[in-house]
Amino acid sequence: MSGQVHYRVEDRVAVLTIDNPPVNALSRPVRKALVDGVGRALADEVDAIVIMASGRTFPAGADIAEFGKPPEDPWLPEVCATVESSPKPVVAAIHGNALGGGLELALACHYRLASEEARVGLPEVTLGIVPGAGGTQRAPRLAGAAFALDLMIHGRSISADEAAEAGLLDGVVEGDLEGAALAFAESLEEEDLGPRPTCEATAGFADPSGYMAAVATRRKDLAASPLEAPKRVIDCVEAALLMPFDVGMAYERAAFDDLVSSGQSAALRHMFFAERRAPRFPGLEDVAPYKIGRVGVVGGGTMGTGIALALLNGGFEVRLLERDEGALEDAVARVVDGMEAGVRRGRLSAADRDRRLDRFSGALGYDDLSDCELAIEAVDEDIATKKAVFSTLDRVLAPGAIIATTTSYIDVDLLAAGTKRPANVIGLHFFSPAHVMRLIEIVVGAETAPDVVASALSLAKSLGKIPIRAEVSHGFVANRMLLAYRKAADELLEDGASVAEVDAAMRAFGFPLGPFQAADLAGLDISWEWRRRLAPTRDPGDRYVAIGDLLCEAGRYGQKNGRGYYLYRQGSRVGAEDPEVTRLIALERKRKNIAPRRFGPDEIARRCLLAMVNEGARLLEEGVAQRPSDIDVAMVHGFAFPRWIGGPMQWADREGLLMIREDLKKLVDEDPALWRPADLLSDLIKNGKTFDSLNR
Ligand code: T1G
Repeated sequence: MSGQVHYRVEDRVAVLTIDNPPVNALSRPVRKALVDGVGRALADEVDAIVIMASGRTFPAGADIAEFGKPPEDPWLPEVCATVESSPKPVVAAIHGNALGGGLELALACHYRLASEEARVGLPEVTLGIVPGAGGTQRAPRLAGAAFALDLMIHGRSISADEAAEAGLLDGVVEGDLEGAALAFAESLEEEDLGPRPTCEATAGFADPSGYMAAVATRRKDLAASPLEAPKRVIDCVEAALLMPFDVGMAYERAAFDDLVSSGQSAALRHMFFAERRAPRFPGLEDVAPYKIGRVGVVGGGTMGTGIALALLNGGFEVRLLERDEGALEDAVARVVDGMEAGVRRGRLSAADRDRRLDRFSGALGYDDLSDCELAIEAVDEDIATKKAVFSTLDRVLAPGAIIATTTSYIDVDLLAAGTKRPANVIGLHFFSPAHVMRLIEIVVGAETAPDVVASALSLAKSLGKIPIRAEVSHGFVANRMLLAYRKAADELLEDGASVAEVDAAMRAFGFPLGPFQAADLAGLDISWEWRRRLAPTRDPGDRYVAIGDLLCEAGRYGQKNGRGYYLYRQGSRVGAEDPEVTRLIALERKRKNIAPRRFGPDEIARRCLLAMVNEGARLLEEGVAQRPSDIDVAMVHGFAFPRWIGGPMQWADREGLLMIREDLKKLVDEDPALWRPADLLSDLIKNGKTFDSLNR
């Protein structure tokens, strides 16, 4: 554990500067040094204390890496109490992101100034906990229940101006924050302004019935939510009004202690670090990426226009190529609409829109892309079409330019082999809608050069994406996981469960949609096309569920034509169970002599999870996926796997790998290809290890 606090005196003000890069997390050494620093200032010939931080930000919270370990004194609430009870006024000087414990420390100070670009927040619920150092008790005292609750239960950060308006800050500083803080501290003595403990503030309690109404409204709003922490925040904020400060603090601490050892918090903390670990691709530490400014996108369909929007939002110049005027017009219109939607939703200003569209142009000839540093093909998922695009791009682009494919399944090496620049070929697997979904799979071919991988990684960061690395394999990481999940769901259907039962079980587990609802949304014909292509190479010994094929042969393609696993009346997006589908499935069971049996929701969910975990283990064994947490990132950001469960691999660790393997063994006879436990499971069990041990 690292970190320190520098102490100096300016005129008659003691300045404590927190120094613990990269985000000045309030690690144990920092907490200790803060308490020591306040003590020293109280003994020193100074009239006031300023607490500030070096580097890029005021503390962005407690040190998350310390969670789950035995807490060490001084705890953050004690540090805050020391600051708050100081007989000399303490001023917080905030820059960067004062989040969680960082804002709580500032709230314990008597006065708070922030630089104009600073942001503050109490995002602890995003880690499955409540603020544990007085945030739920001090924030409502200053800003009232409604504001404090919205800040905490949504875990969002707010601007300094918004915080000042709400009463959380005393001032917003343009320019020299340190100078302003020192002058402010000195002025306190002159104006005979002393300490102003927040625990004694009552501005936020001015309207007790309004306060309780805000509590009641949010409690009602969250009643059905599976997330525990936001509900506990509401309880704590209610306690702030109803209980004396110290009792409220103890109440908050009890909630914190409960939650910090909960499965939800472990899962959410796992995701925090998993998302930050994912972009670390081995062997690229010293590899410089290409400079990419102009990107060509081939194909203006849903994926192509989504990618164009993501690139424009990411600051790139974009040329979108389509085969003819009509198609280009439609594609350009979709991009402009997408930008307009951003303005309508207040995500960007009209000026931003104009600046971005100034970097956008359409193209009708490949030669128009000749000066692009990168070209991304987003044409139909057909190998012949993609190969043709690749060879044309290979001819027109400059020798050093990169060619990327957005394929979801096709072998990237096959496409690379058709060019004279296999080292400059890479897979950039976006998820639809590409300008919204944060996940991107960077598919590294056998010959892809490290600086091309580094360039793809740098592009992903510029687009605000979370990149995971995948080696070439049918479906890479994310879709191979989806295929295993779908296979388990299909077999449940064939063995007796209904479409609605499977979907309800997975929604109860935490997915926003069940697998069959999601399939209807995506369109059944796309995956059907793939199954037909793969049919000749499918192992006849493997179990194959043909229900999906039968639906498509019956012209049922999902929401797009109003009939899929469900029936969608008059364009509704909510499907109704369709007796025709039930009949079709019953006939298929009869044809295969399958006597249907009942499956409870827990068994349904467990089978789907077991299939995901086992496939995840195989992806690790084969080296297709780098680490288990990448698989969790793929499932959470690619297929809405419930974040508060941490992804299938983290779920498996919590369930216990021995149990997982034993449960898989019980299912092997039903379909060995799906259920035969991956060897990696036995290796980890034998060595007393978990998937998490592979995340380092
Ligand atoms: N603890 C430990 N490490 C942290 C950290 C933290 N609080 N915040 C960031 N890091 C690491 C991160 O893992 C990464 O490491 C590096 O810093 C840069 O982060 C009592 C209990 C501040 C907005 O939830 O939201 O206080 O990968 O890549 O994009 O009530 O980090 O380089 O090795 O994210 O510029 C509450 C969490 C804690 C804020 C900066 N605080 N951090 O974003 O950089 S709970 C939070 C962030 C708490 C109290 C409770 C962001 C950021 P590495 P980064 P960034």
